[in-house]
Amino acid sequence: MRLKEVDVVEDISPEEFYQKYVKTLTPVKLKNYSKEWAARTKWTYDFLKEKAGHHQVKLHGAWQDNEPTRIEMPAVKEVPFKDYLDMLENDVPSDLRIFLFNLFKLEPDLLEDFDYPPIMDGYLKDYPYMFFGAAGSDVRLHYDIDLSNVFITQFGGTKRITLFDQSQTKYLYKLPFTTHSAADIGNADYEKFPALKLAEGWQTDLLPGETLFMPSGIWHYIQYLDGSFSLSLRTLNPTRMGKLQGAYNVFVIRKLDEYFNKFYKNSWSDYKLKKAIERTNEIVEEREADRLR
Ligand SMILES: O=C(O)CCC(=O)C(=O)O
Ligand SMILES: [Fe+2]
Repeated sequence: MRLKEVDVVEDISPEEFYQKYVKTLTPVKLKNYSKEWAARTKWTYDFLKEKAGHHQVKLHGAWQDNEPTRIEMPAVKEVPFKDYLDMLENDVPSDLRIFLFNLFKLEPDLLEDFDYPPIMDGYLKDYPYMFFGAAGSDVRLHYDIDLSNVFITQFGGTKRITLFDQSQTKYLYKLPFTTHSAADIGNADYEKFPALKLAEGWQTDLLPGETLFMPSGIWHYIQYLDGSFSLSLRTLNPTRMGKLQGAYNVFVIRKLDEYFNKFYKNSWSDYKLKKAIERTNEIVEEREADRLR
């Protein structure tokens, strides 16, 4: 894998941001996206424990322990939010995560602590999601099925994020009927997944207060170096084609995958994994053949 650093900007006009990053589907780190937010200093572990610590939350374990072609992750336990936040704050190593958490449904006051910076239009304001992860946990390589753009703002610790654009899909062992890779790139098995070596992307360590812009369709793999959490705000894909493709993925492709999972069970999983490996390795073999020709 060849990974370069992500651009970093302090302030940028919506026009320049659109031309340089949205249109070209290029990730960028924004230093000042959350500058005006009360959340930036207010959302400490102590504050969250005080405010929301009494809620029961469902925790999810290592994705590697799940069947490799299964995308839904069953919860492994339910605990008071306070206990989980204690783990994160103390960097207790664990696989436990909470994802796509709409904490604002439980504690609507928290919505007052941030706004939707006007760097872009089309925010999906009904879906401000939070993601929490313990030190050492990771999020498998995927791109977001609805093809929205994501502004992910970091709190409490550091996350290492590895990104690839869609031109690299051919090297990434995409499981058919999903937007996920079959490979664990944090612990890459190059014997089984040799094409990964050819992939070119970006890597960045996201620190508290920083925001990463992840453009529509970008592949992301996330490692929680410490216990930490993020707020992710989304905007709709600006093109009509993108919106249609996103809706098609959510309402057709995902449904088909769920249906085949139920109906064919393991043979569907086996088929997907086999296809992912065959399709991607073919590319490596073709390249090798070209080289020898
Ligand atoms: O930070 C995480 O845990 C996952 C974030 C993610 O995948 C997203 O915002 O799309
Ligand atoms: Fe994602």
